[in-house]
Amino acid sequence: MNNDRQQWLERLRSGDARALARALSTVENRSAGWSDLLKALFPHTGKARVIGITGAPGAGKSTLVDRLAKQYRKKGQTVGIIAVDPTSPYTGGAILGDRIRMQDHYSDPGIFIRSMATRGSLGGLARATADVATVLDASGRDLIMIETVGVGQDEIDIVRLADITVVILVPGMGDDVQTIKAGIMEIADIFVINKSDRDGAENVEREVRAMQSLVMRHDRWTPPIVKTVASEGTGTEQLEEAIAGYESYLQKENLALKKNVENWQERLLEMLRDAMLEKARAQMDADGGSLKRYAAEIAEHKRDPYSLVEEIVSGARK
Ligand SMILES: Nc1nc2c(ncn2[C@@H]2O[C@H](COP(=O)(O)OP(=O)(O)OP(=O)(O)O)[C@@H](O)[C@H]2O)c(=O)[nH]1
Ligand SMILES: [Mg+2]
Repeated sequence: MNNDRQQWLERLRSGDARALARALSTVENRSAGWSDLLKALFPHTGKARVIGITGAPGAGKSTLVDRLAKQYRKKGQTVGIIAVDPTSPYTGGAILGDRIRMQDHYSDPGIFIRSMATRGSLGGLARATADVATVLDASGRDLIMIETVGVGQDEIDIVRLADITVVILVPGMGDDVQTIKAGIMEIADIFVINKSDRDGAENVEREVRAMQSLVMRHDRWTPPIVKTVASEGTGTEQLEEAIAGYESYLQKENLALKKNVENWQERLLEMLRDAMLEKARAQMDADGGSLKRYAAEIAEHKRDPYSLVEEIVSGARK
């Protein structure tokens, strides 16, 4: 590794914001040297706690993240926030994807915020988010919060990165909690009922409890339900306590490592899939074919897809 690069890494690891921003762009844009950078950073990761915060659009995720970030700052912890595909303004009126104004909102350099507003980004949104979290972790942030709109598989893949997942519900979301994707319910380590200043918070709580009584999690943890009014800062201390409670449970039961292994199993598969596909694409190019041309040939029954895939895969292996 050359000198300039070494210095960059050192500045990054000491928490320098410009070095951090440069590293994040390199990784996100897959610019030259992105994978070498991640390789160099990986040994310095694994120290940050990662909290995933998910919930329906407008549930109050950003407001809650903002409150939590300030609470943790008061305790001297540094915070990194990754806002994935925010659909509404982050506190303070920053507009979608407007990273500069978002960061401006926090005059405190102990809070670093990055938005990822690019669906269909290279290697997928979950992968890109994971890489950004890795860089933040290596930069020495104590805590990383990832905000995602809880709507689909992408979000489930993203929260899988987190050590702790907080699912935010709000009163009046429809008939019942069942309307939330079952997958999202299953990943909750902690439930928050935000906007508890509105009617119906008790109903939501009752329904979550009813669902909980039906299934026992394999780690035997019963996710607590915390009621908050994020906009007023009510209940956010209790949420912090609930988070700490789950952390100590993970430690006590030796579950942290196990959870990590499970996460990596999924992530490795994903990374392998990406890498293999890239290789196959390169092989197709080398063969002078294109996906479209091959597809046309198959559609016209000029060749069969089974042999074609075998050919590409065995070529790519060489
Ligand atoms: N009444 C009430 N309003 C709240 C509460 N928490 C947040 N809000 C308001 O709800 C709106 C949405 O809040 P956000 O924090 O932007 O919600 P979000 O989940 O991040 O939204 P997206 O990122 O767009 O999905 C804002 O106008 C908040 O001020 C609450 O506890 N009670
Ligand atoms: Mg938001």
